[in-house]
Amino acid sequence: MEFETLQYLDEKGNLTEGYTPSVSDDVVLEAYKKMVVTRHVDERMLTLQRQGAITFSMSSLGEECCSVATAAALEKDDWVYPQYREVGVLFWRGFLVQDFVHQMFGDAEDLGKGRQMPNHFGCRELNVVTVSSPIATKIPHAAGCGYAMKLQKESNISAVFFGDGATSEGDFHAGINFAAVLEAPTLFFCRNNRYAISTGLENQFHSDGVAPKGEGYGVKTYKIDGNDFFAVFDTVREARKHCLEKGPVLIEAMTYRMGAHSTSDDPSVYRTKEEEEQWKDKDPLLRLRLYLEKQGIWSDSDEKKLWDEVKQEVTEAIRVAKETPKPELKSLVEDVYEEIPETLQRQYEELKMFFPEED
Ligand SMILES: Cc1ncc(C[n+]2csc(CCOP(=O)(O)OP(=O)(O)O)c2C)c(N)n1
Repeated sequence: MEFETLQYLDEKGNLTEGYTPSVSDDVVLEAYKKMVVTRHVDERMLTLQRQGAITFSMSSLGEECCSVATAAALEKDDWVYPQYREVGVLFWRGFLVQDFVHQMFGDAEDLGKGRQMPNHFGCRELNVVTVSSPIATKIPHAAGCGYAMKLQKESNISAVFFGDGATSEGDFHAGINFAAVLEAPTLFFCRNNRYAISTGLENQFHSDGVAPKGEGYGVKTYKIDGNDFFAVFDTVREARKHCLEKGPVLIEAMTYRMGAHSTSDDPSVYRTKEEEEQWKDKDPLLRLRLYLEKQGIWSDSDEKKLWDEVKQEVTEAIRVAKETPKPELKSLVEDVYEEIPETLQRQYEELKMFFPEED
């Protein structure tokens, strides 16, 4: 079974003949700005990790369109379950760069109180569930969330993001089958970025990617160019409608992980420079920028101004995070039980001996 890849925006920033965007230029421009924020924040976090200021970092370099265009097409109160390359969803929904940087530092102002690894963001107010490290665990959760909303006759959907590698986990199969059988309003969004750390697609599946698996479970399936804002936006809009009327949708968005898997990875040992070069022209930011320029609503000076503003905002956020204290030691044993159990209290007392400055 093979699928055509839907594309509306080519590498030169031209739209397919006869295609008219379903979305206003203002929305496209806003999405472009959020993609730039996402890219720059990621770049700065990689540098900070190399400087030893933070312990770890992952980026969505080259995949920003998947998260930002999807967020733009969803309703703001739809529930989102990210993997870890979807901070663009948060930025679209108004999350502050400062809050993201606090999370990366795991400091006292981090919404997660420093209990998670960097890049494990989430925000209850924005209906974005916190990332968890075990791959694919969020897929059944999202299916359950969708089904719960269906039972409660709500008019929202749940959307879960995952990589190509995640589809080899049992949780993917359990989650999508559950949603299919119960017609849960859940959008399964696979960022097929061609790698799961060092495992390339040829070692991941024997099928034509992920799309045939959706068909196999009886789920409406699309295969799209994930670096094309218009293909992602229109497909997610259509998928959202389908979710509410008929049940789940799987989108396989073809993209490329332009950076390393994480700061603990070195892709030069498993892929070539030539391959990386080939994907540079398909960069989703470049394509959208060319489009905006061709519409006459963006220029070199707008571009420079935007980057200057974003750089300043991120620099300031880093300065603040560097001056923010670590969470209190006591917070390690709080929030799980109404009263701290004796065993945890004992461990806390023991730990305190190593931090005499903490009371
Ligand atoms: C259950 C589980 N197995 C292995 C890992 C280690 N691990 C972290 S990320 C990753 C690759 C995931 O690849 P993919 O789903 O394609 O997403 P991508 O990183 O490419 O965005 C692996 C194997 C993990 N976190 N959880």
